[in-house]
Amino acid sequence: MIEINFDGIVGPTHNYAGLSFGNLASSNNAGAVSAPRLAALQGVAKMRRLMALGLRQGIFLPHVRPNVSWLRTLGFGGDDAEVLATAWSTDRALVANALSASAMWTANAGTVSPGTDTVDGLCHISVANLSTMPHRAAEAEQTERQLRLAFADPRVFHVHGPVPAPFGDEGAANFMRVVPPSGGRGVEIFVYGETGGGVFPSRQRRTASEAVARRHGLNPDRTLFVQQSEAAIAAGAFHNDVVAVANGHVVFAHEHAFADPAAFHAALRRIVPEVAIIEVPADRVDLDTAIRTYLFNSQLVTLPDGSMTLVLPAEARENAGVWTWLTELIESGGPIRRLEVVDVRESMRNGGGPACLRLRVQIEPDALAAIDPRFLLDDAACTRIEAVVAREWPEAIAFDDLGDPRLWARCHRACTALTQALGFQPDEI
Ligand code: SUG
Repeated sequence: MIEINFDGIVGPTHNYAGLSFGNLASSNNAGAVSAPRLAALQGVAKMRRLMALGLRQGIFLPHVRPNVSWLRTLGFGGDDAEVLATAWSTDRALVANALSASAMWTANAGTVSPGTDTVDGLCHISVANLSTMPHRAAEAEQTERQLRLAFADPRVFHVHGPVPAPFGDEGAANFMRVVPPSGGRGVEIFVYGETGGGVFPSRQRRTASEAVARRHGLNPDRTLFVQQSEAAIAAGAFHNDVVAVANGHVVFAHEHAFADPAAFHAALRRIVPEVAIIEVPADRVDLDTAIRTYLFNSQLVTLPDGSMTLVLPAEARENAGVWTWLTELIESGGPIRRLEVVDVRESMRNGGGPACLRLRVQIEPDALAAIDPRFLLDDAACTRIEAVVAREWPEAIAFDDLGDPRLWARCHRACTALTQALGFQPDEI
């Protein structure tokens, strides 16, 4: 099996509107001035870095923004400019929702079960409904269109639409997969929240996870449903991937990530006895620090030589306690051999680290040809993206700019330019 990381290209409307209650970075940076051009270039630089490590990389396109059709469903009429202007004068938050670039965080695009784990041998993908937050719920439609385009070959893929609201499903951000060192079938782990301790909403419901597992035809003996700890959600871990990540036979998690870690570890060990669980104790890195630095929102990847590397955000490098712990981890001679630090600060300020920006898809190497090649990245495509971003993406967006008709027109044009540069027809996306 090979793994491809599909990163969301950061859209031209990237801004800090503070839309995600429970996501501390989003709330704390509300009203700050964003840098969309820099944000998109940081994203491409991360992709280039992973490709330089020998990994395969894919992309998803920014969703078309402003999302005028969404505002029309809320009763605003007239031509597009009129819809936006009336919405802005009625309720600015609605326009902020319609301009969100949140589709960049493709760990929330869907949940992927590779063919090794499913009853029919197909790679199943369920679009996430993201029903908890209005700006994210609006993503499902365009996400589904892109997933159906990228993974259209029915001999390899089965794409499912979203689970119905109100069963909140936020995709692979609440999903981990553990595989024995010998490879083969995986254990699929769905992490859900019961409550956020009365502080914040819990965005992934168990009902939704169970539906996804059923639809994907997973073997119940190799599927676990694990509750996220209330303390983690209350501390700002609005998705499990803020406090845990897995790759191969390794689970890397905070001590307080799960409601009952001992039961989870025991259940996992029964299925994969060789699993390596690396738990970071709270007395070395407390939950607040873990969430602030996004230590766990790293990409844990297997390099072509079989060794594992942790791709961390720069914020984790800058915290002495976190870095000391990581240095000891590398020196301990365990399965994680290397640390790579990437700068995705613009995304981080909205609560999206390196792992949020990518959706992992695992397939047999000969199935690579089944993916629409326009979604696969090489150096030339990176250069094309960078050129469009440098030319079309705004340099800065302040909250009040969200009401500026020139920004609406510019961002719409920028989305179209990128779509064309990557070989898509406007009506395909
Ligand atoms: O859903 N932030 C996203 C961040 C998603 C991170 N993804 C994972 N953890 N996998 C969210 O909360 C902020 C948008 C704003 O405030 O304008 C936002 O949507």
